[in-house]
Amino acid sequence: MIPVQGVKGKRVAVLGLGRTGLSAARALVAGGAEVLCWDDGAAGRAAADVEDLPIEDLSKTDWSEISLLVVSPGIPHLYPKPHPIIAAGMAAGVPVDNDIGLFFRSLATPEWDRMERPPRVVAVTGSNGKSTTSALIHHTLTEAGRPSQLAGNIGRGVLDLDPLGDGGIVVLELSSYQTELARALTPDIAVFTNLSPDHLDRHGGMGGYFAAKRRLFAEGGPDRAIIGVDEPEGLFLTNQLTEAANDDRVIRISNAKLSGPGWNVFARKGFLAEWRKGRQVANIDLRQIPGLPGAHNHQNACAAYAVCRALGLAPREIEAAFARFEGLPHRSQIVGEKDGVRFVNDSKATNVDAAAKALSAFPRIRWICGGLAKEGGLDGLGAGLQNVVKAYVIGREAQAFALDLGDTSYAVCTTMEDAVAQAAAEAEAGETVLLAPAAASFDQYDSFEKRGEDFCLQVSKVIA
Ligand code: UMA
Repeated sequence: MIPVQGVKGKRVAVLGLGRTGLSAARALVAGGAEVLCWDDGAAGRAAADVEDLPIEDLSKTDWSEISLLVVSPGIPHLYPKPHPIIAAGMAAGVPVDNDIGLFFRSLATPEWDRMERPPRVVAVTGSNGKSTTSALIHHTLTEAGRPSQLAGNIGRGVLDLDPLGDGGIVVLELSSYQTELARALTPDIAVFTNLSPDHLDRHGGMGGYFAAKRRLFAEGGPDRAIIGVDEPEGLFLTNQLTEAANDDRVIRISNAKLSGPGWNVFARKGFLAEWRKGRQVANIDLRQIPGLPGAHNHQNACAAYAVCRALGLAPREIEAAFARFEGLPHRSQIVGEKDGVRFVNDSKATNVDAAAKALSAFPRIRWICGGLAKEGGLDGLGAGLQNVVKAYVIGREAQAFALDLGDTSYAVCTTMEDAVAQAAAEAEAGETVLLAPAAASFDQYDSFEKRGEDFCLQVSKVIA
């Protein structure tokens, strides 16, 4: 745990008692704060009670006694409208922060001055690929014998990390919810994978969404920025952070060939290439790595490679570690095969862009899609849809979702059980049954993980 600094003797309110809230409350107590915890749900309050954390209904609290309000990422602080407790705290002039802000202001300790190699923090953001990129960086550093820890949006609260020792590295996956609110954001290396519409209701549109992610790169921020330049936003950000074309504080990454005198890492036709100062430094064949199928994963590999190079790893060391990367559950995860039909779980494809990337990774797809649709419908699916033999639509609004599929042949299945059974019965050798919903899971499941687990369960029945 990282005890929170600068809160000794202060009263700190904590709103939301899921993974973030509980870990923040423990770290605040360890830092000497008096915490007052609240969650709108009984389960959250019960979880805090088990740990003897004091519960107080913050809608009735006296804000004049409170120094800080710490909130969880899933609770809106601005759009679509601020949670009433956050609004009351702000109106009373109480600073609002989150666990990420507390982490950055509490990480460094006096011992750091005596270390040979100061600890480093790598932060990864972007719309898609940030979990795989973060996990791949952590995996590669670990294989190379570097002491690395992984946390953030990937599932471990940042304040649950162990304090960093000599040469220690923390790899953080950060969502836009987390970067928007944190009052301190000072990674040594920051990564921006890509940008496509997501969570627009929480950010008041695309501009607000980009602004939330950009905060990680505030002027005077990271020593090294690694930026996907395939969208205008990434290109703009690169331009803002560089003084000239050969300024290698920014490493550009792309799924197209990059040229120029700067530091570039790109993937083309399954090969990763690193160029620096106009010269090729390395070349890696990504095509046979089971944990990194498809062009979208090759972009993730470029970002992870760039981070590891910035941390001083050699190209061959990185290549060897990549070859042993098995991928993450619910992201292009091969979960079974029968009679030449592959079953792939990409439940994490919760938006259209992620689903489009999954669809372009495999030929001849039986596509399981649907759920809680995101703003903008299926417009962005693009060429990936050409690989779909037939769609099998799940979700409470499956019929309405299917209307957006245009000329693609489809069946309205509603449940995962029906979708997997029908897709498996109709699939032919060489085809892939792919769950890549292009929608959130909350109409039928608690999370994308639960949806992916259900897919795996149904697949295990049909391939048994
Ligand atoms: N709550 C309230 N009032 C509300 C809303 C929620 O009290 O109006 C309470 C709930 O009752 C619950 C708690 O808040 O007890 C949940 O808080 P939370 O939704 O912020 O979830 P955590 O368990 O703290 O998990 C969060 C991230 N969740 C979200 O951003 C929604 C996790 O990312 C992250 O792994 C974890 O912190 C540790 O950092 C998940 C996620 O879905 C994977 N992220 C989104 C995504 O990837 O698209 C951004």
